[in-house]
Amino acid sequence: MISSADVESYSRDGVVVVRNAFDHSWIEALRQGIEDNIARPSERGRIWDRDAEGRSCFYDSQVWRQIDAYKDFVLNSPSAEIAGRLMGSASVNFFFDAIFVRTPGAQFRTPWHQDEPYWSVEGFDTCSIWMPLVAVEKKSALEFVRGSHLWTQKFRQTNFGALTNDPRDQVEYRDDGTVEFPDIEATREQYDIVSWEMNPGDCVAFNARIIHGGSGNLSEGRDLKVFNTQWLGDDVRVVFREEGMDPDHSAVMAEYGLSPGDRPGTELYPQVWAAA
Ligand SMILES: O=C(O)CCC(=O)C(=O)O
Repeated sequence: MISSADVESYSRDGVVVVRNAFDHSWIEALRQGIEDNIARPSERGRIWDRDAEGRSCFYDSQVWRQIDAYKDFVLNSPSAEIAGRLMGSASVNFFFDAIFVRTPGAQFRTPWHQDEPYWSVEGFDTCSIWMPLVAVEKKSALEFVRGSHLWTQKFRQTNFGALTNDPRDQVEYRDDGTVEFPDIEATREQYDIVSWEMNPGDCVAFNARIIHGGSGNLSEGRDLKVFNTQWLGDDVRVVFREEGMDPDHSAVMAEYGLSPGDRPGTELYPQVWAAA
């Protein structure tokens, strides 16, 4: 399913689209899982955005141990192998699931950001698999600044807490040698931005250091349901950040005996795939 050209693109660009990676049965099961999830959000579930017309973006994460369809997908779908082969890692641990559901016509776009600075882990060998469960137009799909996973500057990220006003989301980047985040949206022509029209079964796989954002901007009557899984490869280790983490795994990691510098493991972050 993963060609050597895919591996090369992933390493060079930090992102690759994989077509027809998942059978329809996975899509159906996850669609049902998302309905169950919206009906019974976890304590981390929240509305990220709601506009004057009531169109909204729902978000939840780390729900895989509560929803059977999610758990089955995490443990038994081709995702872990896709991530492992793209990263060229000897083994792959699951990190967490994230669910983004936009109602028809929602315009809200996720601000440009990188993922790794928010996470309770660090390392180069990461892979997020962003998987729409409905057809998505190119203008509504997640966008990426190609190759930005290799940039060496440490950027001050958006505080997503300012969007949600939720105390759990606050990540306060200080002026501590980090570089101001570029205004990608205002100067789009200066960047090599890529996105793809996608169908259910397709996914984009991306490195947690790549600058990405967007999705949303939906045409009238079009909704967007995304199941996103994050995978950790060989060089990733636990880290707790003074500026905060989102989603913050530090308490639960400590509860399971994980300390900074450890390889993520335990039943929370199971190893799902290993190279033969
Ligand atoms: O789907 C979205 O709007 C955001 C996805 C994203 O930024 C992420 O998973 O890191």
